[in-house]
Amino acid sequence: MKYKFIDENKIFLDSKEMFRILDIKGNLINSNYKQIASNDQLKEGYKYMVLSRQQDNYMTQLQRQGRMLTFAPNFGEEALQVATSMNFKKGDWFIPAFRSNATMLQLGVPLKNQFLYWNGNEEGSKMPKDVNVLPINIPIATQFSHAAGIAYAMKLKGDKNVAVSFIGNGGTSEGEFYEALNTSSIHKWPVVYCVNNNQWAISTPNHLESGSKTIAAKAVAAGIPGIRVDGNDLLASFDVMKEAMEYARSGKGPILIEFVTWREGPHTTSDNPRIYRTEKEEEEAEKWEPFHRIEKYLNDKNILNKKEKEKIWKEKLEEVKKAFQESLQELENIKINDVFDYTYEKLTPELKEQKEECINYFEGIK
Ligand SMILES: Cc1ncc(C[n+]2csc(CCOP(=O)(O)OP(=O)(O)O)c2C)c(N)n1
Repeated sequence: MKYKFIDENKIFLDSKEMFRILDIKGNLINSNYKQIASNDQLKEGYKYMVLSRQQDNYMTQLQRQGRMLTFAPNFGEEALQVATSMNFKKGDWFIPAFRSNATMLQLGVPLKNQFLYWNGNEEGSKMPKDVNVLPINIPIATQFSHAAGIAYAMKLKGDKNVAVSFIGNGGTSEGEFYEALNTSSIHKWPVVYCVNNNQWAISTPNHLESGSKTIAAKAVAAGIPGIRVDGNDLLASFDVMKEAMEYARSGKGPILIEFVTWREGPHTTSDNPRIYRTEKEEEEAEKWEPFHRIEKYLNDKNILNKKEKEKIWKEKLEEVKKAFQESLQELENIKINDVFDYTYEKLTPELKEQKEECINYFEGIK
C-alpha cells in the first residue's frame, strides 16, 4: 500500500513544516482537497469538541466556586483529540494522558466519570463494559509503555487492533518515551504514539525541554515514521490519524504523530500562565485555534449551519450540567476504604495500620 503522508513527505528532521488543510481562517489551502471523513463523521466529531469545551467551561466555574478539585483543562486541543477517536475501530485501545478529555468522551467514557475522577473519586476510572480506555494516568510518559504492552498482547493474540496513546511534548523528554518507541519498533507492535505538542510543559517552553527541533524527528532514533500535523486543523489531523492507524493495523509497526497545538488555558486550574507568557503571545497563537476553522469549513460545505451550531452548544452545556448533578449523587457514597483498596491486592502492614487509623478517625467525627 502506498501512503500519502508516510511515503510522500519528508520526515521532519530540520523543518518546522506541518501538514495543514485549513488556513488560519478555516479556508481550504488547496481547493482540490478531497474530504476523507464523511460529513456525518465531521459533524459527530464537532459535537464532541463542543461537549468537551463546555465541560471545561463549566468545570472551571465549579473549580473557582470550590465545587471541583484541581483539574487539567483541554482548551484549544479538542480537534486533535476527536480526530483520534473518530478513527477508532471496535477492539482498539486508548491509553490516555490527563489531557485527553474529548477522545475519552467520544470513545464512550461517561461525562459523569470525568467529574467523579477530577473530584477525587476513583469510581470515575471504572470504565463501562466494552469501553477500551485505560484510566487517566498522571505519571508522565508511562502511557507509552502501557500502550506498547497492550499492543504486544494484541499482536500475540493475532488481533487486528491498534493501541493509541497520548502524552505531551514535555513527556517526550522522559526515558520511557524512547524505551516504548524503540521496543515496539523492534517487534513491530501496532501502536500509534501521539503527542499533543501544546508548546508548554507547565511553565517550561518547548525549546528548554527538548534539543530536537521537532517532536516528529524523534521517531528517527527508533526507526519509525514521524509525522507533524496541525493539531488544530480537524481535517488534517483526521486524515493523518486515519493513515497512521491503518499503517499500525497492517502490521508495519508503530508510528509517531506530533500534533502541533497550543494550550489555551492554564496547565491545571492551579497554574497561572500570565507568570510565564504574555497576553500578546497568547493572542497570536490563538488565531489558529480549532473551533472557528472547522466551523467555517462545515458552514461553507453546508454540513452545519449557524442555527444547528447554536443548538449544539446549548444542548451540550445542558448535558454537562446534568452529568455534574449525577456525579454529586455518587460522590455522597464515597467510602474511606476506597483510598486504600485499589493499589495492592493485599495491603502492606503499614497501609493496613493507616487504614484502621483512618476509619477510626472518621467514625469518631461522625
Ligand atoms: C514522571 C512525572 N514527572 C513529573 C510530573 C509532574 N508533572 C505533571 S504535568 C507536567 C508537565 C507535562 O507537560 P507535557 O508533557 O508537555 O504535557 P501537557 O501537560 O502540556 O499536556 C509535569 C512535569 C509527573 N506527573 N510525572
